[in-house]
Amino acid sequence: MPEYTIVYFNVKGRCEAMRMLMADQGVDWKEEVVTFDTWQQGDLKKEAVFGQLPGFKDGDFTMYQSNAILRHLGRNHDAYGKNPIEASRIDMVNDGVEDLRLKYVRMIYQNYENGKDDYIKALPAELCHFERILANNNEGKGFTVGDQISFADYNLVDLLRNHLVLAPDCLSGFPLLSAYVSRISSRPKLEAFLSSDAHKNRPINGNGKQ
Ligand code: GDS
Repeated sequence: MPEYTIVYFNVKGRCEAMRMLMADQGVDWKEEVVTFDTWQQGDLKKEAVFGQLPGFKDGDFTMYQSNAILRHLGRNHDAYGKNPIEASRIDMVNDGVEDLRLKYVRMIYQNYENGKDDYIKALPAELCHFERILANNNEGKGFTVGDQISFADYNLVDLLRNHLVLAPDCLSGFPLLSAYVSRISSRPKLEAFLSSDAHKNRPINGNGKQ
């Protein structure tokens, strides 16, 4: 069994998708929780390749950058497509998820009070891309790419679940996306993780906004 450790603040943030992947794939991992006080001391920041967390340890190998970590896990656990074309499609979907995550993170950390309402108004124009991606793959009955789950699905479902906290009705105009979030979230091992205190009690973001 791989020896995985997530090194991160006590938030869902950029790590919950990797936690969802590992839980769903039946893989154990450890958490090294970094407090903001420890981070302020600066030693961990100096160690981090780009001066930020999350870090991720796979045995003796330590890496950074959340999307690279997701890809690492996708490769290790057969969640990166069945062939190079599927892998490229999964990369494309994941880059789209990253684009939306960046907009979400900027609003949450930099413009929550003044920007939240406009952000929610603009959401349908973002979500329609993902609805179409689903419609074009097995009529939306499965995953974003191919016929097996990929790291991009965990990333998308995590981000959509965060958006359902921000704006509970945001998927009401998107029947395929709405069914997709419910379907993926009810995979038995994933559902067990999503129902756990570890998941439920961990704040979504580091500044208390959600
Ligand atoms: N590309 C990297 C990845 O994907 O792994 C981004 C990693 C990242 O942003 N890490 C943050 C971090 O280490 C924690 S995630 N911060 C400490 C530091 O920089 O010293 N990030 C932009 C992004 O996600 O792309 C952010 O906006 C993070 N916010 C999200 S938390 C500040 C505040 O509260 O305003 N003290 C910290 C805000 C912050 O880092």
